[in-house]
Amino acid sequence: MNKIAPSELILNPDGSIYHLNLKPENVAANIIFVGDQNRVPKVAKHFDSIEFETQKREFRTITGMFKGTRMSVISTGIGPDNIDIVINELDALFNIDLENRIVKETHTSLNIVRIGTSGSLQKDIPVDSFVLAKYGLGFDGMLHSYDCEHILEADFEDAFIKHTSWSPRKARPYIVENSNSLEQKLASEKVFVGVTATAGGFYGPQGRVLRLAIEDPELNSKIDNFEYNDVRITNLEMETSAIYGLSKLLGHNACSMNAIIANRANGTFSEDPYKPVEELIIYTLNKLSQ
Ligand code: R1P
Repeated sequence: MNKIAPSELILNPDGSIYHLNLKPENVAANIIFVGDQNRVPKVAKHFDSIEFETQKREFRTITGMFKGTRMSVISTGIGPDNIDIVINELDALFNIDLENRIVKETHTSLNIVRIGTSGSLQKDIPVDSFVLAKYGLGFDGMLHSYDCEHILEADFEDAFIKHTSWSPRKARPYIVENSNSLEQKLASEKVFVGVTATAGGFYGPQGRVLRLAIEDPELNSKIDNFEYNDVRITNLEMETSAIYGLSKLLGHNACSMNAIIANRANGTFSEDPYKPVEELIIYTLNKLSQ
């Protein structure tokens, strides 16, 4: 078996993995992703006990027990590029023998749940509500660096490209379905379900205009009136498609939950954005432990 070179799989002097600063024993197979590093203790304060804590750059981790299940909560920072780092390094911690630098023969599958914030694209999905992503729709192009065609929803993508007259100068949008097992646990009548779109930026890539003109000013309204097999695009944020794509390629389960703090269709913003996030943390932890 080929050894993975030190330039490709980078370890810190203490043997922890380069960006996450974690050793295999520091992280659980049930993992909550949050964007904001300050959201990590807001999740971990619900744990019954804490065994480990570290931070490097924006990647903060706390591992502990929640109602009998060992869990880690990790901040990913902002964007699909960070998700590339976090998921590859987490996978390496479980599925690569770091000492010998070889892929392990037995595969460990992780359960990854994002608890994020997002903007709704639909007038009837109000601020302070919750959205579960049945699919991730990536505008960021990150996944195309991998051999990924076999996990993509090509017909769905083609319909979206046609509907929006997507510019060929931008990366082809990619669509990946969630892990049904986690959706079953996390869905309820309290939660809107649809497609979560993921952009590789916050302003222009999400149709926000401050001082720069954007390539397609109509894109957000084309997105919000698109439907495919009765599924519509519910919200826009910056991580879900990358989480779904890399998790599926690496054999992990993933599901993304977002608290809606802005409604892009009617221009409203939550009066207290921390409240729906706290509620979504409690909702998600309780559903996962049932
Ligand atoms: C942008 O402000 C950030 O907030 C959203 C976006 O996806 C992006 O990461 O999610 P988080 O609150 O989880 O970071």
